[in-house]
Amino acid sequence: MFHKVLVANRGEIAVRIIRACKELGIETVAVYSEADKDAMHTRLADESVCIGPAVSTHSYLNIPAIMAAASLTDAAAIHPGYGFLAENAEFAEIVIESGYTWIGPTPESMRIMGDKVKAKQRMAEAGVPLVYGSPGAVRTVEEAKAVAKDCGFPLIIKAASGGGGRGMKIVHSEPSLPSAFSICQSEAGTVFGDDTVFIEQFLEEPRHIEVQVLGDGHGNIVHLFERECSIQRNNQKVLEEAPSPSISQETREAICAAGVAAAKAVNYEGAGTIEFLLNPDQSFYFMEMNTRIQVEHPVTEWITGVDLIEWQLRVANGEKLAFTQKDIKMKGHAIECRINAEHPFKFTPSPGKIELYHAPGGRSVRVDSAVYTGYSIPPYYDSMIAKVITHARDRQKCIRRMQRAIDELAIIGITTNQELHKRLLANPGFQAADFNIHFLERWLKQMID
Ligand code: MV4
Repeated sequence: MFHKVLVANRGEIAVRIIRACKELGIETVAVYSEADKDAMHTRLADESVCIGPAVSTHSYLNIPAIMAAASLTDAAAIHPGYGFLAENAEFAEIVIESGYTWIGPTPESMRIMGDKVKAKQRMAEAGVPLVYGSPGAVRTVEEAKAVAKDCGFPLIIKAASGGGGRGMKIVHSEPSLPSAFSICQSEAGTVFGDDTVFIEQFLEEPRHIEVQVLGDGHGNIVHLFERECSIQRNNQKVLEEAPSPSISQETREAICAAGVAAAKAVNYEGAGTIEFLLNPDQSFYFMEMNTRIQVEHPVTEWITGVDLIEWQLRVANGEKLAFTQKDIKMKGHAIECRINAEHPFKFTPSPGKIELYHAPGGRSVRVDSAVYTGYSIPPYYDSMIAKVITHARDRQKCIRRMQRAIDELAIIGITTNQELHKRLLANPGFQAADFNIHFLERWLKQMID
C-alpha cells in the first residue's frame, strides 16, 4: 500500500479520507487554504501544507500548488474527494505523468463521461437505455427544429460539457425553441468553453436513482445497489436513501445491471455512480456518470458493509476486488440528511462561529462532519457542514431513528437547515415514499402560501 496519500480537498470528505488512510496505516497530507488554518482536515492529517488564499481558484483548484505540496511531502498518491478537481481529467493526467498514483478512474474514462454526447454514444453501443432525442450534437436552429419534430415537446437542451443540472434549458413549445437553443448554445460556450449541445425529450415527473459501482482495473466491476436521490432543490440533494423505496426488485436488478454495463463500457476503475431518471411506469434512462466518490456514499456503505474509500485506495494501489457480485448483499435501510449552514426555508448561507456543536450518537447513527465547537465556518466554500446517516432494518424504523438523531443534533451560533429536515421527515408524502424530483420544491412553494 502507499506510504503516504495527499488529500486534495477540505471539509467532511477530506476528514473521511484521512480517517480511512489512518485505518490502513497510510500517512496523510492535508492541503489547506489561508481560510482553513483551523479546519479539521488541516489538524487531523499527519502533515499540512498551505496552498494559497481562501478563494478556491487560488488554492483547492490551484494545480501547481497542489503538485508542489505532493513533491514537498513525498506523497505517493493523490485523492481528490468530490467537487474541486475530482472530475478534471487534465489534473488526473498531470498527477499520473508526474509519477503519483491518481486515486480515481483513468483520465480516458473521465473524458468520455465528462462529454455527455460521447457518453451517450458509448452507452448506446453498450445497450444502456437512453432518453429519446438527438443522436448526437445539434449544431443549428434548423437541426434543432428537425429534432423537435421527431421528439416533440416538452424537450430539454443540454450542454455536452455540462452536467449536474448545469447548462440545461427546458422548452415547452415550438415558438420558444430558436431563442432557447441559441441562448443554451452560447452560454455553453462561455461557461464550459464548449458550445456543443444536444436535445432530449423532457421527462416530466421522474425520480432520480443512481447506481454505485466499483471497478478494479483487472476487469472486475460490481454494483453496490442503488440510491434514491429525488429529494433535492436547485440540483442540490438534501436527503438520500438506500435502497430506493420506489422500485420493484425486478427494476432494481435491471437498473443495477445497466449501471454495471455502463461502467464496463468505459473500463471503469475505482468508485463511480451512474445517474438514471425513473419514470412512474418504472422505465429508466441513463443521464450521466459521476466519475468520483459522492457525498451520499455512506448510505451505500451502510446497506452493503463495503468501505468505499478503503476500496478506492486498494484498487488505485492495483489490488483486485476481494468480493464478487454475489457476495454483495443488501441489508436494511439507510438515510442521509445533509446539514447545511443556511436558512432552512430561504436557503441563504449562514457562515460564522459555531458556539456549540453536539453531534447525535447512539445505535446506528453516523455523523460525517468537519466542524467543532468554536469553529468558524468560512464564507468561501460549500454550505454543507455535516451529514447525519442512520440505519435500521426497514425504512420506517430508519426514518424514526433519523428523527431521533436530528432532534439530538445541536448547533448554536449559526442557522442550519435542521428544521427543514424535521418537517421533511414528518411529511406524510415523504413517509409514504410518494415523491419525485419536484417534491421538495412543490412542498416548499405551498408551505409559503
Ligand atoms: C433531465 C430531466 C428531464 N428530462 N433530462 C438534471 C441533472 C442532470 N443529471 C440531469 N438533469 C435532468 N435531466 C431529461 N431528458 C430532468 C433533470 C433534472 C433533474 C434530474 C435529477 C434530479 C434533479 C433534477 C432537477 C432538475 C432537472
